[in-house]
Amino acid sequence: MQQADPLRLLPDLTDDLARVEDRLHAEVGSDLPFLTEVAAHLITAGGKRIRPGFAIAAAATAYTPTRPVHDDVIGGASAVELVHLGSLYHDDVMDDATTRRNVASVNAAWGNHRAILAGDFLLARASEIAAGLGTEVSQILASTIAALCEGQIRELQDNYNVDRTVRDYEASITGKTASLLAASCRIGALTGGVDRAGVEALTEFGHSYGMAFQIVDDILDVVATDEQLGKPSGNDLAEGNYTLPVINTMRNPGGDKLRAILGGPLTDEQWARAREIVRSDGGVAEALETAQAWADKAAGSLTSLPDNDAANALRAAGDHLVERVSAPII
Ligand code: GRG
Repeated sequence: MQQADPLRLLPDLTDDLARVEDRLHAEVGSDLPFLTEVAAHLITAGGKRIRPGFAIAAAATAYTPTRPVHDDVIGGASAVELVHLGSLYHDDVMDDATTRRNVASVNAAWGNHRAILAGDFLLARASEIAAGLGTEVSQILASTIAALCEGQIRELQDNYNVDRTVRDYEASITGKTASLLAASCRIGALTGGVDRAGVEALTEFGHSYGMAFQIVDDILDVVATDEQLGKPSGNDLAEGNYTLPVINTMRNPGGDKLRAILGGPLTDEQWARAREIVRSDGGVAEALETAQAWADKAAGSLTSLPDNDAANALRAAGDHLVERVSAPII
């Protein structure tokens, strides 16, 4: 029940992803070896590389058959992964996380101050790359970083809010997740020379896929075990981040018993009880339907794109994402 890895749908792009790896390591070089080590920590640890994968795939929709993408696409793909990494460094400080990508989180290994500064360093390197790719790419990257912060602030403002609405939730995940997936596709398409209509279609795709991606992530937090996730599950409930399955459950008939438990920090018993209610109510299945609707919208955004490997892989990516989470639930 791991999240879908859309990159395995794009086997011809593995060489381009290897170029991204080299570029990421080159970009985190600093005159301070310690900073290089801290900044490289999560790059070395792995990750699915969904954002650079989508940037490359977006560019490759212009090619039939697939061929290596231009260096500017590799730069754009590296920049979006660096922004993602910077956001993870900061997110782990905020959550006081102990692990990330199956290794010690940066804050756990080196402390909050160094984690924040190394995260800033990654954002700075991403900005340097973007500046070399022109004003439009720079502007997209800057406004995406702002959107990530806004999405995260919205989430914080709704902490422990049992009246959080689906609209509030969607506004938050638009900023904290969908904005970067949309930017990844947009920057990949722009640097790859995709025509304007294609750029808009791919941006729309990235947004919709990003919405489905975060909803699936939030469903997994409720239904998966620690082993399946590779990190503690049920964290959102414990932290007062009431995500779509929880909001749905509170709105459904019988939601009052969940509301009565939530609204503040939980004891272990309350946490287990709340999780059980969310799992057994229809809120999870309803959230899954919403994820599927976003996945359908994502695929629908690409109808005008050519019938080639990259475009077809992107069209299939949303369904693949939802299928992987559906199996253990239904
Ligand atoms: C400094 C840019 C910046 C942002 C500050 C902390 C913050 C504001 C935003 C947090 C955004 C965040 C962590 C959103 C969650 C997105 C998400 C689902 C992350 C997991 O992505 P995966 O599954 O992870 O692609 P891997 O490890 O595979 O890359």
